[in-house]
Amino acid sequence: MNKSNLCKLSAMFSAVLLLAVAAHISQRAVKAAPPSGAGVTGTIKHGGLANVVVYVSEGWSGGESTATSEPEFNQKGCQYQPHVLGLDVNQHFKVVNSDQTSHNIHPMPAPGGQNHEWNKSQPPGAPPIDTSWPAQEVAIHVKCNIHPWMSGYMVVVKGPYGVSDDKGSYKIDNLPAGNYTLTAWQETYGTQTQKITVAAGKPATANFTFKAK
Ligand SMILES: [Cu+2]
Repeated sequence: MNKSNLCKLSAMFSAVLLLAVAAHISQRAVKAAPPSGAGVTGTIKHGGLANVVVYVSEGWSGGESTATSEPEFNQKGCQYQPHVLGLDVNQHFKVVNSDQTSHNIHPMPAPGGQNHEWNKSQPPGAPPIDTSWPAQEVAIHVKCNIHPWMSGYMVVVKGPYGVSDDKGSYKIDNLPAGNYTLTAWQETYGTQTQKITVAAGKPATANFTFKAK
């Protein structure tokens, strides 16, 4: 049985269980009652590798957080969308449940650091969880305590970053002229670094190639 069927099955099972409980309660109720919710662009080469986070690991002198958006980490079809979420230190994000089943999101930062492990249940229709990470960490593994196949990552960095799309393309906006070291992280292949020079008013290009292990 594939995962999405399992997901539907678990949603169905929850619904059936709920009905059974409701029926049971109503029966009891009946018995008991009386009768009356300027940057960098590049490509990750490996036949176009998605979900690679490229960030500035040396040379950045701006603020820790340059991101202005509040991205979503969605639980949809019993999978995390996006699979890898790039974030700045202290950048807020929302954990959303779009499924008709309950999820229990469980991010697992390395023990002993400033980022602390947590887990929270989100039943269908529950409000988004709005949160952020206080420290850089590449990367935080995320799992669901209800669906063991659900796996995702949060990559928390300082300064500008980009995440590759389905074609392997990424873009880092707002990187001023200067010399930098870029690091590209991928969940299976690890990290690669590259020095780049960004000239004023001219976007630089930095491609990375990950070889199969
Ligand atoms: Cu789940």
